[in-house]
Amino acid sequence: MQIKKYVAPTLKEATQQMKDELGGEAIILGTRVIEGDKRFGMKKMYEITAGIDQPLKEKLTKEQAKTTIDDYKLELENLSRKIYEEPKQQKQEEKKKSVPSTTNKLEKEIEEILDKLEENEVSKSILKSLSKHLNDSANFIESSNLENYLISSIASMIKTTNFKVQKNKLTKIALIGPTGVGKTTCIAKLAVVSKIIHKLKVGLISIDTYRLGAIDQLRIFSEISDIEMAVAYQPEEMPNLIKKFKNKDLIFIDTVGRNQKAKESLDSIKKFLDAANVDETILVLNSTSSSKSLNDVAEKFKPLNYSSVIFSKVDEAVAYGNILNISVNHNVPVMFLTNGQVIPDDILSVNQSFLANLIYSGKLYK
Ligand SMILES: Nc1nc2c(ncn2[C@@H]2O[C@H](COP(=O)(O)OP(=O)(O)OP(=O)(O)O)[C@@H](O)[C@H]2O)c(=O)[nH]1
Ligand SMILES: [Mg+2]
Repeated sequence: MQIKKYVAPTLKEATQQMKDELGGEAIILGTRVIEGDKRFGMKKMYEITAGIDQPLKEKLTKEQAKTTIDDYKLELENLSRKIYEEPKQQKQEEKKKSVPSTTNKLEKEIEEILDKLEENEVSKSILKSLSKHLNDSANFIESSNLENYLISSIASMIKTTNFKVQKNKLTKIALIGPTGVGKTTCIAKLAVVSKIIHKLKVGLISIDTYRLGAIDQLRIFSEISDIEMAVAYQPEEMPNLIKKFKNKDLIFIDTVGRNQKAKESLDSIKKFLDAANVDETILVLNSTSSSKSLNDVAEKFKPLNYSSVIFSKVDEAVAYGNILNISVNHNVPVMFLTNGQVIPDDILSVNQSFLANLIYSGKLYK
């Protein structure tokens, strides 16, 4: 009788190997479970000892017997490799070839689109969170909708707000900000729009008695536009001036432009605004300023309790990332943009999608 052993991961496969080699007449002499080769992650293997009723051609010498055992080990190793290693490698290669190729393409496109935002001066921390958001949403994004997805992600990060004014209910609004950002010009635009378009009764109060010519600037405008104006030299005068305008719907308070680093000057403005009991304070920021100085201004003016921002001079800016940076970093909504010197035309009310497109495209269409 010729005896042979067959080893496979399943009993069925071992039986098949036996049949293939010895044919249907082979007799199973025994089966057992043996330990698999751990290097290939195999827990167990099945071994069949089978015999076929033929005389052994020759007795094995000791050397031949050793060779047979070595062959057997080698065979087991090859088999293990075939079953466990090769499919694993194959799978990894397939994965590299198919899935990541589209992912890599999208990743590259995400990188490119974020580079564009970086050029438009969006801050590193915001880019990082947008990148995470886009990569986390990779399942929903394709090249064709990536741009729209990014723009709506920006829109969801930025805050905007509207002018809240009611007829026959006095609302006092103050504009604050550094020197020369366009506070007085912006008040002139808003005052005319409120009077002519919204038919509101408007009054102006200037507390800018510091800069030479500041009062004249507002007085000339007040005369041309026929909008009543008053000047407060001391905070104590504010309540009386407000009383004087008690029949108005809207009072704009024009403040003196101050260097944000001069804390005492900011305290002095605060005294005027507190005395007037203002309803809303808006910080005007020059959109052409650097991110660093805008952040500093936004921080230093916080004691004046502004609740929204206006970005002025967007017509002069070459990138709009700071609108997003400031709104996100200081958790403050954007109310208007001003886009030129013409009163009252050059002012834009905004919504999230308008700003997101502006920040992404870097283009302002007049
Ligand atoms: N290009 C451009 N210029 C503007 C805009 N807004 C204001 N300006 C100009 O900026 C200059 C300063 O404007 P003001 O309104 O006097 O600025 P301010 O903040 O009141 O200045 P101070 O009262 O001195 O602090 C003026 O020449 C304005 O015409 C704008 O949106 N675009
Ligand atoms: Mg001014």
